[in-house]
Amino acid sequence: MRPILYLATQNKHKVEEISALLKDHFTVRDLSTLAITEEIPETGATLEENSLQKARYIAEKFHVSCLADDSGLEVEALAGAPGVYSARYAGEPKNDQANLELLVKNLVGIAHRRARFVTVLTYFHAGVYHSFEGEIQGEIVEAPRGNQGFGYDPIFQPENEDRTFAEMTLAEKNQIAHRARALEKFKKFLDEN
Ligand code: ITT
Repeated sequence: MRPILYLATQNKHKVEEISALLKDHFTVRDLSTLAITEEIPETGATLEENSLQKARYIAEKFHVSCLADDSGLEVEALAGAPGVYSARYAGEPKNDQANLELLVKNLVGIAHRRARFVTVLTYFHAGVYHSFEGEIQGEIVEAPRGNQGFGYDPIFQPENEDRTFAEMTLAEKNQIAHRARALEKFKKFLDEN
């Protein structure tokens, strides 16, 4: 029987992407089976800190093994913004559409559009944690395209592709994306340990 792994995320799209890639290793559970109504605290200054904070919170509160994901989009022309603040780029409350629109607006007239997505996963198990990072380079397109995926997917076109993430199926995105790359490292770690 596969061990149970809880995903310390309140984002159902992350649950979908991660579950698809971990199904051979774990019985993956989202937070719906745990008694949690509050937002998981996320007050760190880096993706690493936030990822660990989320994993630790769920692992210690419910005594379970869990995996957390903190991700960000770093745009070179904006000195790495929105970065660790990607979820709240347009302010509170979190709003994916408003974030995306603000980013498009802030890049109007800017020719240099290189950006990268980064994910830091933290696996918290038996009081010990391990972190894994994945990234993908690409560019921010001028106008959103596609309606799959979530968040900034409609404006992020990975390098060597002519489609945005939102124009790809989940399986296609999961072959190349930041989160999938971090998950590859996690799976390698599991296989070696
Ligand atoms: P949890 O903290 O509950 O995991 P969240 O959506 O708040 O969920 P983050 O704190 O990692 O996630 O915030 C990352 C932001 O970047 C958020 O606005 C996401 O919509 C966006 N994002 C993360 N991964 C993405 C991806 O693969 N494609 C597009 N946007 C993504």
